[in-house]
Amino acid sequence: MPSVTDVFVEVTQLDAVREAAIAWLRGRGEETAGRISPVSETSWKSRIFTAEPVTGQVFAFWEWIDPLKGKPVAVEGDLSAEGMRFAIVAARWNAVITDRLLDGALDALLRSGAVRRDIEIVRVPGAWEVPAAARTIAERVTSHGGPVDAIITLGCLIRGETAHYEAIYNEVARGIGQSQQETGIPHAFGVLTCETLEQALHRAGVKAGNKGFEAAIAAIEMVSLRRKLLDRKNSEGA
Ligand code: DLZ
Repeated sequence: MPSVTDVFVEVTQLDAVREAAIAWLRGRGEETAGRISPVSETSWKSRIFTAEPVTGQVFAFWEWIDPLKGKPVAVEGDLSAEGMRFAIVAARWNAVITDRLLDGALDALLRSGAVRRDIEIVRVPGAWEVPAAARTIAERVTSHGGPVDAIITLGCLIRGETAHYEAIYNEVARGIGQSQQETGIPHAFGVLTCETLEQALHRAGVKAGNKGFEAAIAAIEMVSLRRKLLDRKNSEGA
């Protein structure tokens, strides 16, 4: 391979590209010897050849050998909710907000392949009650013989209107997190903490996305990831 290469071109089907380069030169009645190099392997998990269509202008064509293209292997959840069962726990306090979060969560689940009969909606008075309801659902065995696959928690705390805002928020977050950690069931966190009602509206679909939708997508991903991780564990143990 010539030591000076002007341009690197990433391709798929490297051998076919090389054949095409040879055919192109021959079609112009030109010699290919010394102008199209053999294919060789690089030290960066790829194969490469060079072509010099015009004297002094060298192009290197290369393709990955590694199908992951050098990226580290990561296990990730998918975004299909087909066959998954969910519970949504939504606070009624600040219902103008939480109803929108609920709409967003349902929209995400249904558009991702979940079916309506596999989504249970539970309403509680306020954010304070969300962790206890989530915990009961996480520990409950359903008619399907197991707990739901994930729980989506929705609520809205507004600093200016909520006495002991920090204390309530901390306890709600802690309770939801604890339920998730102690039961292993993914709990998506869709409890808004806002300075004003206007900010809450923005996060409930007006300007800054819908956090209920986002929480539902996170729940789907975590169910999928959990299944993959448990499958791995089981197959490694077998
Ligand atoms: C009492 C209260 C207050 C002041 N503010 C909120 C709020 O901003 N968001 C919310 O979801 N709930 C609020 N609550 C109600 C409490 O969460 C709880 O429902 C009641 O204290 C009854 O336990």
